[in-house]
Amino acid sequence: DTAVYLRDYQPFAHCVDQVELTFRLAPNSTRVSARLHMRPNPAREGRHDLRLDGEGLRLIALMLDGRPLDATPDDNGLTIPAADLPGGPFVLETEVEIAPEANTALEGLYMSNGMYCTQCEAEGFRKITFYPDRPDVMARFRVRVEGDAPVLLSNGNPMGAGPGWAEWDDPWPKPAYLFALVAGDLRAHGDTYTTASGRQVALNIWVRPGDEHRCQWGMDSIKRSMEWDERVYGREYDLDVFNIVAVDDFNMGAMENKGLNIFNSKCVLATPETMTDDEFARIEGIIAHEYFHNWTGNRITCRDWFQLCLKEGLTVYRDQQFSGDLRGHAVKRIEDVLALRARQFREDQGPLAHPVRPDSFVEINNFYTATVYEKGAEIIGMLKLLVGDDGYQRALDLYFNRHDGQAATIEDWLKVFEDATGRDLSQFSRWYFEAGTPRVKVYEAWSPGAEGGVYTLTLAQENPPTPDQPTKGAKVIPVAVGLLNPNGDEVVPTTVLELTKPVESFRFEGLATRPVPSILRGFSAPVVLEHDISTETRAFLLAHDTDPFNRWEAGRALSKEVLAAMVAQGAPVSRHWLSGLARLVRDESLDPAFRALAMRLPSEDDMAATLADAGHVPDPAAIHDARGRMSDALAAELAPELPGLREAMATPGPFSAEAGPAGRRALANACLALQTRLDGGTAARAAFDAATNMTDRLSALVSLLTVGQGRSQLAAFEHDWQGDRLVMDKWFSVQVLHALPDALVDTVNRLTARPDFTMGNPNRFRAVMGALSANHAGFHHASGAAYRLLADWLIRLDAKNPQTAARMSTAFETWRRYDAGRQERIRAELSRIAQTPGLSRDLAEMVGRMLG
Ligand code: HT7
Ligand code: ZN
Repeated sequence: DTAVYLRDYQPFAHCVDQVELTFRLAPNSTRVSARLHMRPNPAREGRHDLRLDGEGLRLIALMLDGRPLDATPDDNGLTIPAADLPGGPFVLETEVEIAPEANTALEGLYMSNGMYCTQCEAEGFRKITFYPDRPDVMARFRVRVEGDAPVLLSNGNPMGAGPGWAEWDDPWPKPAYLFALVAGDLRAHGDTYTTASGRQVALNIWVRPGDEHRCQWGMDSIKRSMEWDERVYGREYDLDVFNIVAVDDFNMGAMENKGLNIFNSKCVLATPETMTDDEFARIEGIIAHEYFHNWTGNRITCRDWFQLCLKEGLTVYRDQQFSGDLRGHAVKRIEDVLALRARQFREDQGPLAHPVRPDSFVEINNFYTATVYEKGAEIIGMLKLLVGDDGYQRALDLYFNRHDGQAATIEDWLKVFEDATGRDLSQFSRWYFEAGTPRVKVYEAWSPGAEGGVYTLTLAQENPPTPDQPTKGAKVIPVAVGLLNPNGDEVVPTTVLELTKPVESFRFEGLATRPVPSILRGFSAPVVLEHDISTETRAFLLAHDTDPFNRWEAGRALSKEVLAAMVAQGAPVSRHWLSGLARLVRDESLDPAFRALAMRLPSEDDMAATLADAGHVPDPAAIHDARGRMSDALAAELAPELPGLREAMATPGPFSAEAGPAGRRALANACLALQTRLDGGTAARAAFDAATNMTDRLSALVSLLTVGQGRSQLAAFEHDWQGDRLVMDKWFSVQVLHALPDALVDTVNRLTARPDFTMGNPNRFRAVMGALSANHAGFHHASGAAYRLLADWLIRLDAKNPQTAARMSTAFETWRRYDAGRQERIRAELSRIAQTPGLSRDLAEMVGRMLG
């Protein structure tokens, strides 16, 4: 058994007080010297061997207290027997050699476009030097970097620099996963920020020469994040400099290394010509997320990797609050719930389901999941609802006071809430320890009376089995409810009901008429709500609900019902749905961004999940066709208004990526997509030519591709942007995403044969292979050809970059939804991957879990 178990946790037997690192950089032979000032950990009695992690390191020298020591590393590290260690403090010195240029896994120290950079979370530091690579070992780091690059960066404050060298000191003890080093020919976009207590902080975004003009939005986002964290959480920045570096080859979005955040260039560089509105918003959110980690993750870190949600769930929750404050809470909540359902519900309802705090893993990189991040954030939202805004603030203040400088656990986190609010959270804690999406069934009863009627809402919860967790207890589920009268007036404002038992009833008295309930307002808990209501009632809520989330949700549920009936029974497009949605789209009192979201039909994957959930076997081709017919019908319904609406949504003047203008563009482009279904592409071609920003240009292109056109626009796009990796990723992606199901495999083969397709760059790989699996009807083509193609590429990528290959294998996680033929084909591909000689631990764990 190669798994690691939470129950086996023990504190490390030694403490590291200070680390001194020297790097002599060379692409194929970088020398890393480390001096570790250590002592026995008083929390562990007796004398213990010293075990240091280390992978792929060539040991050159080893000294203890200045004397050479003889020890031979194994594949995973180095052990120094207790007998060789003094009973008190000691200094251990190592020198190793590594080859950053040969590092294609992008973990540890590697090279990207001639630039050195690091990625140490979760267990990458062990590829740099021998060290106790675990988050509960926190030490001060002093780093000297020597190399011929003009810019040499590391964590903390700069201590001096000269030609070919620089020194950095980080005064805050940190775990090794927050270590970072960057060296290369970089240019800074600089600014300053003065904190609430008057500390002057130098801000820099470091980029490749030529990218300096793409940093303004990122810089504004840093300053907004700093100001927000001071104002809302009372958290100030704590170093003299805050550096961000943009790197092209990066496994994920960004990394919160202390004082030196490293970003995938896709997640920080933006100009109106190169990035869409959604990307601008995403960049702002990711910059905030990484910045917020400075307190929730860095100052207070995780005791072990099982506690990952301690920093990730909280930091996602904080970035969602931030974006809601800046861009509007209603739209932000809808977007977050869309993402939660698309990724986390999908995960929680399949073979990869795991608790937000898992209790075992084989490869920790496989647990940076939607469950840990997004469900982890939902749990915090529920906690806040249960204890109230004041209780939340008291708990967070206590958390920062009590645990600053520590490596904490979920138990510590819950204890803080208990101590600050007096609430017993033992039942609530099941949200952390039990996997699966609870289902809540709703029953209504109404009894009229002379002094007002009584309305009774009965809620019944069910917690379905998940891998390794066949039975579970009832959860504490906050269900926010409001009641409307038949005129659409709110007669009971939002009230949070606490469902704690398997079945519970809640009474509302003194009502003049039978109310219409609006349940789970704001999506107050990450559950599946089962409420049998008529199409008329849904249409009523779509027209009248005073809770914007539930208003959108009513439309969404209606769309799914209509689409399901079209797919399963060949029903025609419902008039109710058409007129209800059209009314909302026309309603000028509503935020354009909200109207645009309401126009977005459920995705094909979402429909497949919905049908499977209702006991049907989803037919991907039928879903694709029905969804197309639904769009056609909406286009026909709104036809006379589309040009006028687009015009009304124009955003004259200089480009702004703020929520207001972005929402107007979203609505205008949603209208353009419909118009394109009616006019043979005339409007979209004109819009493509007239576009002055990437949002409008890409929307026009996608509108054309969706109806099987856009060849010449694709060529023009390529001509304009062929030298730009980030923009060309979009060009690759849209062609795959919008290929007709029969043409998908050929499209991918054509694109991967191009010289500018490379597996070495995760963004480019994801642009094509991520789109391959996101093209639902094409990926699930009955031939199974797309399954085979993806499996081939995952096997190839795994040999170079296991982490990204493993993440992308989740394309297969829904395989049990489909018919026997498709299941058999996917199972065959998963087995083929599993049997590949030399398969990584990362991908082996994922396919093993998917096969069950
Ligand atoms: N804490 C980071 C998670 C992470 C990561 C980032 C980049 C490359 C590899 C990585 N492995 C884990 C990012 C975050 O949640 O903020
Ligand atoms: Zn994070």
